[in-house]
Amino acid sequence: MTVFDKPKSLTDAPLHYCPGCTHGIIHRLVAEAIDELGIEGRTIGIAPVGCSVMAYNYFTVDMVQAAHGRAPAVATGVKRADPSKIVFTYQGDGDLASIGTCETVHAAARGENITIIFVNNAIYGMTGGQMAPTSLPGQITQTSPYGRDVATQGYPVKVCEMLSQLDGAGYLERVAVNNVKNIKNAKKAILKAFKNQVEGKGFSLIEVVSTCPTNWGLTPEKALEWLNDNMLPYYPLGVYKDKFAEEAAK
Ligand SMILES: Cc1ncc(C[n+]2csc(CCOP(=O)(O)OP(=O)(O)O)c2C)c(N)n1
Ligand code: SF4
Repeated sequence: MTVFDKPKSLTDAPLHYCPGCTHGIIHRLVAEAIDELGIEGRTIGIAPVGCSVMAYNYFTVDMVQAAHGRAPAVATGVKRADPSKIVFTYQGDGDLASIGTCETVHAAARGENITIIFVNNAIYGMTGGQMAPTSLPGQITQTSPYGRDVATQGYPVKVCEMLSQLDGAGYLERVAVNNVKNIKNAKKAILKAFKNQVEGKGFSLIEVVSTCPTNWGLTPEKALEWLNDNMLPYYPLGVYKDKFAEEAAK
């Protein structure tokens, strides 16, 4: 009996992520969802700019590389050109919530039938640990060496809470990948976000609270603790909107 295997939708390429980085777990969950829905042959992923820029090396589906922040706009174009395809974006918080805020907000407002996997690690990973829109108040980063000062640098952007105000947004859930229980919940949410699209329901975004041990300056183990103790109180897990379930209940 097979108890553990690589999902079919992941290639054999070794992941380039740092030890303890949870991008790899999230890749696996996305691949498992694609496998379980049997959509590998008709899925198109949109890769971001950020540490997951090379996501196109890891999924056995067609991938398009978008410019920094533009993935939801590219996904919109791909999906509208061929609505039979299942289109997802995979984006970090610098990509999605800073340079790509406009594309994200308007794709949600339009209710595009796409799936967004939003990886929130509270920092710019790829470029060396600068402050992100999601960096926590007081968080030390390369560009906030004394800690993020909200008086001058503002407050973090809470993406699920913000998008939940838009009528076009369908399903928004925040999950985390810091322990087995949370990983199982994350899996369910990601699967549902893809299933919504397969069923033609509309816009789904899953925010995955993730680690960046390298730029947080922590060991992989301590990074998981830091996520739990600092990020989760600021970014509570849960469903922020499920318009599709509400509609079905009517
Ligand atoms: C138009 C443009 N502006 C800036 C950059 C530089 N840049 C590359 S990745 C990145 C931030 C990545 O952070 P995030 O999206 O949070 O992903 P992570 O690396 O943490 O996974 C930035 C600012 C770029 N490549 N293109
Ligand atoms: S820099 Fe951070 S986000 Fe990027 S691969 Fe390393 S640990 Fe992961």
